[in-house]
Amino acid sequence: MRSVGLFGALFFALLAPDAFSVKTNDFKTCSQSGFCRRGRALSARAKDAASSWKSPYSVDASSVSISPSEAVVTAAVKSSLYPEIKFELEVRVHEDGVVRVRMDEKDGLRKRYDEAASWALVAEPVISKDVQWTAGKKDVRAVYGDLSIVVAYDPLRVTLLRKGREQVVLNGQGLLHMEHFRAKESLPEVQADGAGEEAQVPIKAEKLRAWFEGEEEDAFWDEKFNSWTDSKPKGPESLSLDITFPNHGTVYGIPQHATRLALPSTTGDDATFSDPYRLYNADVFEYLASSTMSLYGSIPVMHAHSADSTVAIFNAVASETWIDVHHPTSKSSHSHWISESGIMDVFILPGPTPEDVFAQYARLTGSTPLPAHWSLGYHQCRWNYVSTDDVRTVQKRFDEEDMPVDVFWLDIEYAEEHKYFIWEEKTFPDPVEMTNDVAAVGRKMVVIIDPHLKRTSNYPVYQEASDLEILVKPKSGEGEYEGWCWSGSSSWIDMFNPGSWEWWKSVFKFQRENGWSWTNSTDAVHIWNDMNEPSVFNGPEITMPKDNIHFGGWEHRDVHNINGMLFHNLTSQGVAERTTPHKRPFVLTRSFYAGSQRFGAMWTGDNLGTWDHMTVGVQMVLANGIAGMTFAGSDVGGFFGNPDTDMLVRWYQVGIFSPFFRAHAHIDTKRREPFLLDEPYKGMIKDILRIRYSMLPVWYTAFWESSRTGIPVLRPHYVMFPKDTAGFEIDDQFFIASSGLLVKPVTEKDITETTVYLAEDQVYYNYFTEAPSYGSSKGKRITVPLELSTIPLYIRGGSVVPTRERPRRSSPLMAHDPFTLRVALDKTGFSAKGDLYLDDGEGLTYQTGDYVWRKFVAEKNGKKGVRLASRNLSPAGGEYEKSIKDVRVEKVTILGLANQPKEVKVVGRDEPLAWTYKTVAAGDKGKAVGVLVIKDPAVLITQDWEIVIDV
Ligand code: MIG
Repeated sequence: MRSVGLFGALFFALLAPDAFSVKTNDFKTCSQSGFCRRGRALSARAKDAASSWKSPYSVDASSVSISPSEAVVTAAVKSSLYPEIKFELEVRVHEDGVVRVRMDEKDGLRKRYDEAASWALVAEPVISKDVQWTAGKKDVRAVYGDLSIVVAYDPLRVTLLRKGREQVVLNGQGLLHMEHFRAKESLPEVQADGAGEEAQVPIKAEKLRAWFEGEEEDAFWDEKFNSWTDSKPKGPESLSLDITFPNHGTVYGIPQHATRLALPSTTGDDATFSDPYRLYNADVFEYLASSTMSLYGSIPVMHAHSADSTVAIFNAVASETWIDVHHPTSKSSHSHWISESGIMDVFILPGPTPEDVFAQYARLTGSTPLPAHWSLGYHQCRWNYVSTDDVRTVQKRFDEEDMPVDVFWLDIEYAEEHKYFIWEEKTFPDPVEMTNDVAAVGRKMVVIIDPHLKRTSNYPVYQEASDLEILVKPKSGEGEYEGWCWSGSSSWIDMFNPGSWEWWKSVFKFQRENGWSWTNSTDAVHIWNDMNEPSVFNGPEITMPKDNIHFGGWEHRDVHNINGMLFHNLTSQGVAERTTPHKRPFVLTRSFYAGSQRFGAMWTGDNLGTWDHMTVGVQMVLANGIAGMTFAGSDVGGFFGNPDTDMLVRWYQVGIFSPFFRAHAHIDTKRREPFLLDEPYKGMIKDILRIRYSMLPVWYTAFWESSRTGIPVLRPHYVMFPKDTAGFEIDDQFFIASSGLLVKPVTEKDITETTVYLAEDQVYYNYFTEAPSYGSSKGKRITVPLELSTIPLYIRGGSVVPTRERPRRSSPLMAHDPFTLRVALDKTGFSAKGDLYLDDGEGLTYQTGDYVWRKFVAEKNGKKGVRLASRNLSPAGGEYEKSIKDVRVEKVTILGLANQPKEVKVVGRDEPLAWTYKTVAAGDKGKAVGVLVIKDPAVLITQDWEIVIDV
């Protein structure tokens, strides 16, 4: 604790847990949040009223206006509760069939926050010029392809249909309610006994209001929680909206929560949880392994799935949001979204396949760009490596044990008084030399940069921000908001202020023209953004007061869930642009929003060293992935606690199959770097690390694929087999992109067997033993006996898996290593295919074609033989391609070759190749397979070639 400082020590003393327990009292339940209470009360009244419930919102048919040049329709909307309040609806159909539905109050007393989508979107979506809206008496509709979008007038209801079947319905349950702005004292008076038409209206409206909104004004103007009061100067402005998915029985998404991938219900008879899923970015201490509570990031994206189609919605709202989920039947799903502020801005993604949904979402918010290759290696972190010598020793120990690692991380204690960027001189006197020592074998460092700036004039970063007046303001709108965090009294940069952007990016430069420069850093140092929810130790729910003021006068309440993304965004731009030419940045974030995938990786925060957390970590990574945030991982080992060796081994086995693979530990834990373990555990973890490294070609190719398609790197079952109803709930096994690799992590203590679900009539080969197992078109579970070292990893028949099998100390040292190809023939015994993508690993020239992309294809040759070809998919002649022109394939294994070959040859060469052939018995029941190993075929990775196997 030496370097934690007095404040840190106190903080730990206060939080020191007797047992693992989330401090639930620090966070609101729905019943402690005024607008959530109102939203749930509304849905309760609707439920009581049953079929007599009718939404008070309707479209004024005479106002419907269709754009002559684009697929845009606008209309005036009214609520019979408040006839004098105007709303405007706009519905657009994008070129790719996505529908965007926006509604706002018009000419209101104030303006609702309407910029959430603009932060999330990668570009302004292109509106269709072909799709035509047609206005009728009861609705206005557009029909295109299989799809139609219907806006019904009374009540207002928006329905997307495919082939006449309802897919997505907005306000189908009548829970739409946009609380209009009002002055505190001046609700229109009710004329109780007035005569004539004019007086009738308010009476009717008043009754309706009570019927729809309830009798009382619940927490309209201020709200207390624990010791805090939220002043709510704008009064009530919440938005309630029901989104139903008829004909879709399973919903996924809305990360981040520690829950199953297929979202359990929160209301109704089938409810698993009592509170709605909450999206309000929060630093939750020792979070629960199964809960709807908020966590660090929020992505308001929900997939709805059935064997017929997948659809999704992206509800672009940035304020605190609660979502009730309910499955009225096994074939339909209801969701009710209750947000504190903001306009309605909902994107309906029509699918119909999971791939389509991912493409549609990626066109809206972007995909994860290809990461630096080294960032897919192993990351060694802990709170804290306490000195430059500590880092050197850790590196030395890895090297002595021949354990690969790419990155050493420094947590907050490297920084003097938690003034990020500023090295603590006593312990880190030679940071550049330390970084160079690490970089000597191609390794990198990552250091933490948190968003709280210590309020002291001897901290240049704070002082510059203060001078520029770009810090978040308190509710008065004047001066600097001051809160408490690691650095004591702190302020936060207001990244919503464009005036902060160039400045923050420039702080990462090694030499600036004006101001302080980070001269004692190098371009081998990358960045970790923590605490960007933002976490404020003395704030309500450990974050900023909602009435704080951001650029443009918006309250923190309006923008809260986007805050973390902006810090991540500008940090990654700063890291990319600090060198010329720019290099791929690596920035890890804890907080995120829709679109954060464009800026780097995320991790699931402070998990616990328990088996439950290991399990839910896998589910969370899958859920984040389907919502775009695919470069994801959980702290290997668990952040809190001291895992026993069995758990640690299992956790590394989970970690090597996470897109982001980092071990991390709390400052109070015992050191647990893998070299510290006894045998056999040390050897096991070394082998596990080596598996990750050997599979880096698979991971890199997977990221390349994801960057182009938006399909997550880890694919859950429903994404792979969308028609297999038996697999919709499966979230404990997954595929790595389209590589054909199927992983079933073991996250239970002391189990001696597990099962793997094979969804199709296909052969799967055990990656390690090569034994075949056979699936069935009805779905089949195979049993796998387990030892601690067993990793259930399978290659799907029909795949070619490229690896590099020479153990090295770091991934850059593998750049010229030869390849191994595992060709897993499909059930026909003749075909397989697979991709390999390579480039220089950290530059940007790949964007202009400087990469190597091969396709390997196995096909039938003659009656019984097989031919394996390497084909080119990349522009030829790039610099990178030249740099690896001597790199060979050193081994080809053909799994599932039915007969022993007569001869194996490279086409165009006289000398036959050396090979061995054996038979491997089935892992479960079923027939044995033949395995051919071709040793050193001496073919080049950058060239076209064909190997012919004559049988
Ligand atoms: O209040 O920087 O989730 O990974 O080690 C705790 C110290 C602050 C929380 C992060 C964790 C990190 C820790 N941080």
